[in-house]
Amino acid sequence: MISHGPRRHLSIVALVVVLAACAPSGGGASPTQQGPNTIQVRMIDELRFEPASFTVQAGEVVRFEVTNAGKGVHEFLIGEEAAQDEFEMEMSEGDGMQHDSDAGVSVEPGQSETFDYTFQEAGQLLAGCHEPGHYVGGMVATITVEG
Ligand SMILES: [Cu+2]
Repeated sequence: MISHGPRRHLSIVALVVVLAACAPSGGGASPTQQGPNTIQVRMIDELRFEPASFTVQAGEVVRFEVTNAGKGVHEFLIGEEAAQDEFEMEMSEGDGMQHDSDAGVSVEPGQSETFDYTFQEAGQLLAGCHEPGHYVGGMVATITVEG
């Protein structure tokens, strides 16, 4: 009886140590420092992206998780203003949906698409939707690339 006391204490201490050791690494509940920086973007039929602006680092690979919360198709195409004008032109020439997929994604209603984009240099970029009337309607997000 005298010897049981200390042994029981010892096993409780051991159990606590095991639980504590498991907590931080278990279940993937800590996405920090795992893989590329992920930015979640929502598209809505009010011709907006949420958020409408974000900041990234030059040289950084960013994973975009783009969700279309609307009832129509939306796009998320990254490029400077001149590139956006080109996307817009392609669209009006009837080459819809034929954009270079490196620039982004086209997302069906209710769907999500994920893509990685590497921001090479500091500056200001845009992400636009080029479904007819959307870009001019204000469906454009601002991306600030910090050097
Ligand atoms: Cu759109």
